[in-house]
Amino acid sequence: MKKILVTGGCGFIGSNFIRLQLDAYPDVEIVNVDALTYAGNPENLADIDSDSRYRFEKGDIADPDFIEDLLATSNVDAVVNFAAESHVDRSILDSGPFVQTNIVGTQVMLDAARKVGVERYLQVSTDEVYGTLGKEGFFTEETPLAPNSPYSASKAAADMLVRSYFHTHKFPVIITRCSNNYGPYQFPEKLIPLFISNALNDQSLPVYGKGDNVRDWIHVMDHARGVDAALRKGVPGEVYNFGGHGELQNLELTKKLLDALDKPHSLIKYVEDRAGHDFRYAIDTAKAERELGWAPQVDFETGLRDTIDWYLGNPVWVERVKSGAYRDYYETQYGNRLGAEA
Ligand code: NAD
Ligand code: TDX
Repeated sequence: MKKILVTGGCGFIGSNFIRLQLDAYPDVEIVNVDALTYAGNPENLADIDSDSRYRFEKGDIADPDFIEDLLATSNVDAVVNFAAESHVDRSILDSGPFVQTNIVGTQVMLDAARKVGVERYLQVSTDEVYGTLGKEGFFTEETPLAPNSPYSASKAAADMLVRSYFHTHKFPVIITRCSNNYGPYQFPEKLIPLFISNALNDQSLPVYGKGDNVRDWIHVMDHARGVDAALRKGVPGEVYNFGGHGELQNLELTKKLLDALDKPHSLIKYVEDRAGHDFRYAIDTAKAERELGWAPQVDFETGLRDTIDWYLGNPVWVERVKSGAYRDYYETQYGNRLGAEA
């Protein structure tokens, strides 16, 4: 698999995935298509910009003319579709862009990739399509889809389209579903980078509800290695789940973060819960371990420390992504919850 079209490569996971490809495979070539929404930041790949194996194309995955033309002229072996609207809270405020990019965009990518006949089409999905767990149990690849947020509903709809192209058109698709990622280059709207950034500025950490919701945290490089393994070793038509064996209640995690930053627990502020807030996510990774030879390698304590160090070492990156439009979102999302402080 020599030439890969990656979508959403200027975002958090896509940029880490592209860096992994270029580091691990000397012969690989990457074409990165990204619309550069609020979450897309070319600075995430500034270090590889001059690598002759890398090419960036600005564009929208839901634009059929642009995508068809690009695929017809790029001669790629595989497509990896990371591009998405990815934040649950934004999908509660406005689901329109989620339907457009996550569903229509996936349909456009599938049709264009099928037209040129790529070897593999990999859809990057999420464990959130399975809905929520109670205190016990794990999601497996057999768990029925039961999405609860507009975000996860749009990702589940995309997964259904991808699945249908395998059954109807024998198109060689693979779907991966991963739990909550953390690590360098994550936009500070998601829990871990938002709370690191707020704590460093001595601002409140807005914990939704009682903070007893549980997420299974995985380091972004473990996810990137999983997508790579699925792309190269996965069987068409199959789904592979990835998780970090890193279950934590949000409140426990928040306290760990504050302790690591040497900041007081009094920065914790309990705010109005997220509407439809899924209680718990946890992944059974047996299939990926057995069939792809993949397992998460980064333990949470080490990964969190490295992530904190990365944010401490990159204050300019943080300030730049927090300027402009992100300020308006922060005010809309947290204005009522945190009052004047937001
Ligand atoms: P992100 O929000 O950081 O990045 C998304 C990228 O997609 C951005 O660069 C953005 O500019 C680009 N994009 C958005 N709409 C586009 C469009 N119409 N055309 C082209 N590019 C567009 O997201 P992320 O956290 O890196 O997530 C990447 C993928 O992984 C998503 O599909 C998400 O659903 C999935 N995922 C994320 C997590 C997580 O914890 N973050 C977990 C499991 C799965
Ligand atoms: O301010 C906050 N306060 C808070 O208590 C934020 C932003 C979040 N939370 C809670 C909600 C969740 O229980 O923290 C948990 C994690 O929240 P997010 O970082 O928003 O992630 P989540 O909603 O779990 O979804 C993430 O994991 C799956 C990604 O954003 C998705 O793209 C991915 O598919």
